[in-house]
Order: sequence, then structure tokens, then C-alpha cells
Amino acid sequence: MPSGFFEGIEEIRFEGVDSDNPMAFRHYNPDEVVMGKRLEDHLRFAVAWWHSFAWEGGDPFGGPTFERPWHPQDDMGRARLKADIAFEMFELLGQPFFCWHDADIRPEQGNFADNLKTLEEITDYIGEKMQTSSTKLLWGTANMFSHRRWMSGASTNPDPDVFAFAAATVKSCLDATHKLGGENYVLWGGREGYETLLNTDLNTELDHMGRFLNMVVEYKHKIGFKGTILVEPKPQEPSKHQYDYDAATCVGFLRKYGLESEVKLNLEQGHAILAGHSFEHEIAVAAAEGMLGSIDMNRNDYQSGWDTDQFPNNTPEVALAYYYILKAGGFTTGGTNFDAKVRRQSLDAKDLVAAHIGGMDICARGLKAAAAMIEDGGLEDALSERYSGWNAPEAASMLNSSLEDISARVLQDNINPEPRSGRQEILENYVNRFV
Ligand code: XLS
Ligand code: NI
Ligand code: NI
Repeated sequence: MPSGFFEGIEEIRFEGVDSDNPMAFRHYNPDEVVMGKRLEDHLRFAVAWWHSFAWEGGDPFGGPTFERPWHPQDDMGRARLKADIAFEMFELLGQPFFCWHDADIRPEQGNFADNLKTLEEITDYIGEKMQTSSTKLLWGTANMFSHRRWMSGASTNPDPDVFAFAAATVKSCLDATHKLGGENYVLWGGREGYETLLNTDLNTELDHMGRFLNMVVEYKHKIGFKGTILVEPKPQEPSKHQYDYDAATCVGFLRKYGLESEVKLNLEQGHAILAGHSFEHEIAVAAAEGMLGSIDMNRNDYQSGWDTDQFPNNTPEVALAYYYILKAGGFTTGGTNFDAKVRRQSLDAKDLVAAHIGGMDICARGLKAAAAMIEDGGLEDALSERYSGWNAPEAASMLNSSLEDISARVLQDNINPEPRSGRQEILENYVNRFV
């Protein structure tokens, strides 16, 4: 028996670009084949349990605006109802994946043993629902930032008891993710950072975080979890300085602690913007290191400069992100998780579904534009042309020579480089043909 929460909303279908039905896909046809692969298999969409079902609509100035049948979320019966309704939405949207934090799916009990018990109970319940559903778990993660115990960090906390609590928590979440067949496990360290150096021993905290992540990897192998371990960069919010600032910082951290072949990155559009980067920059940096894992798709409000976690609605932006994802070979275990929430005035079940329809459509549109650019080859040709000087034998061999030899050659051949156009506007105009 359906709960009635989505009453009046039918299964969302693809109707094509001419459709004016707001509750239909115009661009996302899961079965459409693009570059030899179905759109659904390229994009690997996921619903985020925290934004869609756990968030109650509060902001810093006001409390909850949503009054869902599963609120307040302090009871196991209502946790099960929340799961029922989540799966109803996955079904309506044809969502292939979902993601959760432990705190999104079970009520907070205040101590580890009770949290563990309810986590096991609710993940058994979710597991049963998955038996009759085609929606799978993209990733699980531990919320180690909301409860007051985490205020000074999880693995970077000065108190060893908090480190211990964090280790036990991640173990329980990795176990639950493994039990549900999760394809990845994410660590986002919102409190792994600091507010002021005056009370922070940065080196010790980084060493603890490095060792912690190594223990996670060791445990993953012990239990035979085949998924990918991902860390999610973000420069700040809630901490003033977060250790996983951006992709490049994470790459350096992973190499320092010997984790470069074990851990990949989960990159988020809004976090890239907060770090002063474009999303495609973050994707290209991770891809260059073979560390592109998965993405959290959303957008920020560009005026407020905050992580507003809105649904994406900008095709050119999304197209460039997928361009660099496709160039890197596309997703393997990763996917497109909507780490996005409706605005607090968007009270209706219909708003929640429509937000996902729009996000899925924009991503499909962006991916198709990206594929068209790849198939056309214009950007790739422009790149090869720009770097073609390096095909000459004397240029290539320079990289294996020395400053003295190069200097001698500059003098002997009277090398005097002639600047050439970077053609930025021409390339931007080219991209605009596809978006
Ligand atoms: C917060 C993060 C968070 C992670 C999962 O900004 O994006 O939602 O994705 O802990
Ligand atoms: Ni975020
Ligand atoms: Ni995220």
C-alpha cells in the first residue's frame, strides 16, 4: 500500500523536448544510447536521503517549514515510514541509486550501542525494500559533524575518545554499506579542520586523519568491500579551514599518507565554487591523477557565496563538467548524486519530485552536449594543434636534457618564440554551439 504522500503524482516518463508537462522528462530518456552507453548507465543518478527526506526546512533564522508524516525523526517507526516514502520516490523517478548518512536513516540515540542497533535494524529494513526495487546504494557515509560530540572534529579531535567514537562509527557505516551492496563509501570531513590555529596542532591532526583513513582502507579489505573509498573536498563550512580544501589539496594529502591508489575523490559543484574553482577544474585535476571517483551535483547561489545546495539548472556549466568526466572515461563505481535540496518554501511532495526531474533533465542535456563535443572533436583538435610543437623531436628530447644543453641550443639556433593566440573566445563560441 503506497503511503499517499505522493498522491496524484504518476510515474515520471520521458516525453521529449516538445512536451510542456512539468512532471515529465524532456531530455532524460534512460534508454537513449550516447557514445555506446545508455544515459542511465552514464549518469548513474542518486537521491540524497539527507536533503530529500531528513532536512526539515530550517535555516539559521527559523525552524522547520516541512511537516512530513515521518517528522519528528526520533522514532524507529517513523524512520521506517521515511524509508517507505523514499522508495516510493525512487520508483516514481526511476532513480537507479540513493545515498545516506547513518543519521539520516536512523534516529539519534545518544550513545554508540543504541545507534548501532537502530542502524542495523533500519539497514536490514532498507535491504528488504531493495529486494523488490531496482534502486541500489551508490554510497553510504557517517555523519560526523551534526551532533555536539563532533564539534572539534572526528578523526582530528584533540580528545582520543572522540577519535575512538569516530572509528567505531565509520566501521558501523562501512559494514552497513557493505551489507547493502554499496558501490562506494564516502568520507566528508566538515569538522576535520579548525576555527583558530591558537588552539590547534595542525600536524598532529593531519597525522591522525591520515592514519584514520588508512584504517578505513585496511578494514575495507578485511571485510572484502569491493566499493571505492572516496573523500569529498570542501574548503570551509562548517569549519573555517577544512583540511580537504579542494581536489589538489586532497591529492597531496592522499599521497603523503600512501593512499593514492586506494582512495578517490567525490567532487561537488558547490564546493568547487567555494574553493574559487570551476567544477570542471576540480574534475580535471582529479582525473589527471586517476582519482576521479564520483560527483555531488548541485549549484550554489552565486550572489550569497554560500553552499546553498540548490538543484543544478545551468546547462553550459553542467555540460563542461560531463565533458571532462567523459574525457576521463566516465564513471566506474561513481555516479551523479543530487546533493541538493528544495528551498524551504517548496513545501509540497510535487516540489521534491519536480526538483529531481529538473536536475536529471539538465544533467542529461549537459551530458548529451558533452558527448556531441567529444564526437565532433573540435576542442580536442584545438588542443592537439596548440601543443603540436612538442611533436618535433628536438622539442620532445628537451625534457630529457638539461638547462645547459637547452641554453646552448637557444643560442645556437637563435630561438626567439613568437606568441600565438590562445583563441579563448573562439573556443567559448564553439562550446556555445552545443549547449
Ligand atoms: C556537505 C557535504 C555532505 C557530503 C556527505 O557540504 O556535501 O553533504 O556530501 O557528507
Ligand atoms: Ni556540500
Ligand atoms: Ni556533498
